[in-house]
Amino acid sequence: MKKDKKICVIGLGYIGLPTACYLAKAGYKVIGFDLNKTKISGLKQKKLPFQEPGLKDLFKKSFKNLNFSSHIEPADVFIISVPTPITDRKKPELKFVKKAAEDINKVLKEKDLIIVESTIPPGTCKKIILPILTKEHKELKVYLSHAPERAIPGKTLKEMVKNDRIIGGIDKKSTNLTKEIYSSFVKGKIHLTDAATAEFVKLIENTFRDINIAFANELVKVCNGDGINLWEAIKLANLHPRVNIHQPGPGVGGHCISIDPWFLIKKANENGTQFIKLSRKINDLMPSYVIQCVSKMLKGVKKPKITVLGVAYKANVDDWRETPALKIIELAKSKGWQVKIHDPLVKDFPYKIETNFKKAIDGSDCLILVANHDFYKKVDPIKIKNMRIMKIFDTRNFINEKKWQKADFDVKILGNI
Ligand code: SAJ
Repeated sequence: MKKDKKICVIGLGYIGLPTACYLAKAGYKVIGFDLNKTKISGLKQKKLPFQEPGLKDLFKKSFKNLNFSSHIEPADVFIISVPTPITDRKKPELKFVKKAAEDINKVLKEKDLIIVESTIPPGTCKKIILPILTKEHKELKVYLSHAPERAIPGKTLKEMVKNDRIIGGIDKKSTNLTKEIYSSFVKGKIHLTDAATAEFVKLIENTFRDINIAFANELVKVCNGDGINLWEAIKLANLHPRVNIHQPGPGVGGHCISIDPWFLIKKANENGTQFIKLSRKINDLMPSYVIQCVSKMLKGVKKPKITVLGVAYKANVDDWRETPALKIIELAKSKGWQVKIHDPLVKDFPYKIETNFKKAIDGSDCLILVANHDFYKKVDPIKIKNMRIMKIFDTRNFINEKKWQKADFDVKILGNI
């Protein structure tokens, strides 16, 4: 495929926008399409809709070949990079992917290539997307493949280039054409397969993580009260050449790992297996376990006041999608506790965030560290003088326990009690 071909990237989010930039930088004429008009007009004025290390610089370097539009336009290649969340009933929500396919259908021409980056259940390319694309013109020959993204927020740009990629087309030609496009910026190996297998690979990668985190979270309860240092135990167990236990924590957040396993659960249910679902449940129950632990710490305290430190779903990101912090806050409120929230990065959260740390902990009886932002490593506990009772519950084994104890804090660490 020559670089004079026009590529349209649909959905300019955490993956779509950097993908559009990389392809433009590689020399393709790229049009970024998003239904959000505010986002499009911002991008046209060179304003980025979110932060990601290195994106500003990449954006500048790609600008020459990059245009934005809130209307679908004809192109030779379409990359679908829209969200695939789950419904309230935990079913894959494919309406955004379907809408993207409907939009492409309006401008589709012979031999166009459509690449789906969004996470989708196995069989979606062939059984759902292809019929929508070719609706009313079934005779049209088009190419279609799945190229699931694998980059981790916070390191998206680096990982998009260096990670190996999986590409699976509905036929060989689709697979090979897609490989050509991604070879323009991917330095990792590109592995080729069929569409359904590629769809499955993405899901089992994230489900692997979820199940393994669930195992670590299960261990929290298994070792409770036995005087075991779980974090130390995991570190030691991982010295075994074939063991890789994940880290326990307050629960699993983010737009992928807490969602993707549900794409497999329906099929697993049909076959009578419960393993994946059980792991989801274990991880989803962690916020209430955290509250149980904090309740014990606050026994006898009248009208407890707590401060949640870090509401992002993980360290050093401003993303709070599916964050366990939200459940922790809601459970604490439902117990009648007064809750203050601090996060140095997150904005537009459903509850008020106090950005001033001193104010956030003022009069508090217990701090609950949920997101292990670097910011909290820099907090000097000796200087904390304005709490009512000096207690901290660390869900990440992140703070320096001895330092906080020296400052007269009652320190409890998830997994070590
Ligand atoms: N977490 C733990 N214990 C661990 C690891 C993570 O409790 O040992 C928690 C985190 O705190 C967070 C959640 O799990 O709440 C997920 O965090 P993460 O850093 O593991 O993953 P994401 O969601 O930020 O990014 C993932 C990545 N997938 C894998 O590592 C398999 C990324 O490569 C994917 O591209 C991305 O999801 C995606 O789009 O699917």
